[in-house]
Amino acid sequence: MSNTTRRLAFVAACFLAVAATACSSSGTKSSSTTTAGSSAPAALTIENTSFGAASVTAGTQFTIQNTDTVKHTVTDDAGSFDVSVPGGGTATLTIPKAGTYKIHCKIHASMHGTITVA
Ligand SMILES: [Cu+2]
Repeated sequence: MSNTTRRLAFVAACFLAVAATACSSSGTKSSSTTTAGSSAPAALTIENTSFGAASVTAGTQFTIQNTDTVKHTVTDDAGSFDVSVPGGGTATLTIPKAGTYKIHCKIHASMHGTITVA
């Protein structure tokens, strides 16, 4: 009888721990209630050898996520930045000045995109 009670208590404790962890991590994600969407985990995602749309804030570091298995670069057409992002990895970038930046990948000539900096 007391064994069963103890086991139940243990299971309940585990459940609570998992629930608390899940709650806190999802709470962190949705805590940016300003639904800007841009300051989400990765401001720029590279997927299937193409750049996603990116809107970032001038002077604020943002994350680039590469979901492909191969390396890509995020290179400004005008040459103001050049970051390489390993396959399955991330890199960070800060663009100090507002504007619309045309980007490309130095490895894949077909890859072009835009980063909007406000
Ligand atoms: Cu590439």
